[in-house]
Amino acid sequence: MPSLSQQQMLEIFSGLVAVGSCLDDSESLKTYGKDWTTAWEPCPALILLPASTEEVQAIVGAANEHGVALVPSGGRTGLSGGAVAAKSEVIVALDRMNQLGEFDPVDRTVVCQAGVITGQLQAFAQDQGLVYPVDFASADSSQLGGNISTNAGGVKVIRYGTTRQWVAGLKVVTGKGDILDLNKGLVKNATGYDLRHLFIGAEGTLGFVVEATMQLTSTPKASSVLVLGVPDFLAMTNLLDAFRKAFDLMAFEFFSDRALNYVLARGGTRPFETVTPLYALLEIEHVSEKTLEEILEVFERVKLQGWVEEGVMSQSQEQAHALWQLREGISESIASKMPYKNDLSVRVSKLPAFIEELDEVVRRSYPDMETIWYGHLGDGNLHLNILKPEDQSQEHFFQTCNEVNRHVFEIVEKYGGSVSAEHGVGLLKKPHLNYTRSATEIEYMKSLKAVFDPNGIMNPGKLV
Ligand code: 2HG
Ligand code: ZN
Repeated sequence: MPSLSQQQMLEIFSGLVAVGSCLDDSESLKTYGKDWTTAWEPCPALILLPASTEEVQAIVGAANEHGVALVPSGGRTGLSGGAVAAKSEVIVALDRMNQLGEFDPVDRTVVCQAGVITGQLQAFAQDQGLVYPVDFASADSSQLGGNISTNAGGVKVIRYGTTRQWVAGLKVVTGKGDILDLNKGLVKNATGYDLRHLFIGAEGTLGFVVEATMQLTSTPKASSVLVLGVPDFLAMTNLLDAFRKAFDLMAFEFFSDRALNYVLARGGTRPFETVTPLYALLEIEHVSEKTLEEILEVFERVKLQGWVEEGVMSQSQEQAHALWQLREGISESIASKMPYKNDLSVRVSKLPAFIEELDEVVRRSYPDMETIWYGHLGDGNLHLNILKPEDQSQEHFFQTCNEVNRHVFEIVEKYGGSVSAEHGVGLLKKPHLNYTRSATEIEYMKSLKAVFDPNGIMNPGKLV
């Protein structure tokens, strides 16, 4: 793409948004130029804050005319560099398109602009006596447009699926500049290619998500949260199997004692005195009066098997929240250690064999580094974080991890898994996409991109 000076960019774009909605001060460039990753120095040219679909369309038109790369920006809570602007791109941040629109109590849908915060939608649903069930630790700052563009998962996927499942309609501005109103909230629609689903998880490479009609659902009954101390991974997968057979689980998460210690260093209390290498966190809905009794029955059974050493069950909402904090606080508690992040998945049936091989490689490859295991075991999704030793430069550390990860990804490939279960490909996983997608598949993905974004202005360098 031809390189334009910042002055030229200002002349082209600043008039397309309201006064005060085009930023070029160094503080804003730094803030908007990155997500939660640390590997790339932000270096955007400008930040635009459009207030309407038409303004987004005008920006896309000008970008095509002048060959300018655009980076869509939401809450920037991503962990794969999908929203990083390091090459003088123009950032289009959807912060000002943050309104909730029409709520339909019959369909139980609500129209949301892309900049609506996840927590805002959750609170709105609650006010209607309903629930928006996709949830994760960054719900207070992540935006729906970003959630949709990465098909965000979170901690309740085992029950409610990923963001994809909750998008009933989607309005987008394609990289070509067309506005498409996709699926329009329909439950059934057998009229060919569902373009809505192409934009979900596209990481802003096909165009901008500007509005979504989100599906809400019934509030679940009361639930209990359990934290169980588990001796090893085999016991953990046996436990998952035992509880999945007995209950329609709302969550089955896991974390290591090392992860727990990082959370506790910032506050909170141990779930119980016994220290075990791993812990499982389960949430179980009380579907009948017998549920509590049934939970205790299964607990006794798995304890007899030796799969659990000790356990605790929440007795109040506050306790449930405190137990969840032990899991949800992990990512933040290790952030200062500049972790190298893995976000792997395999089918749940393959977890035991997959983890055994993976654990072996990790032990062998990182004898001197701290490795932190946690994740959404019930979805087959493992977050393996490697912490940077203090005396190593970030560059050297990343290089080492990238080399080791070839072996990690070979195992992922062998088990038909994914190199990114929920964080997205972005810049971080792009070099490793081939372990999950075949060369032919990637060619088809590139061809699709060319249809929606023929000049390659949308988030170039990411995903494909
Ligand atoms: C989580 O499950 C998030 O806590 C973050 O997906 C995981 O930081 C990570 O690796
Ligand atoms: Zn996660």
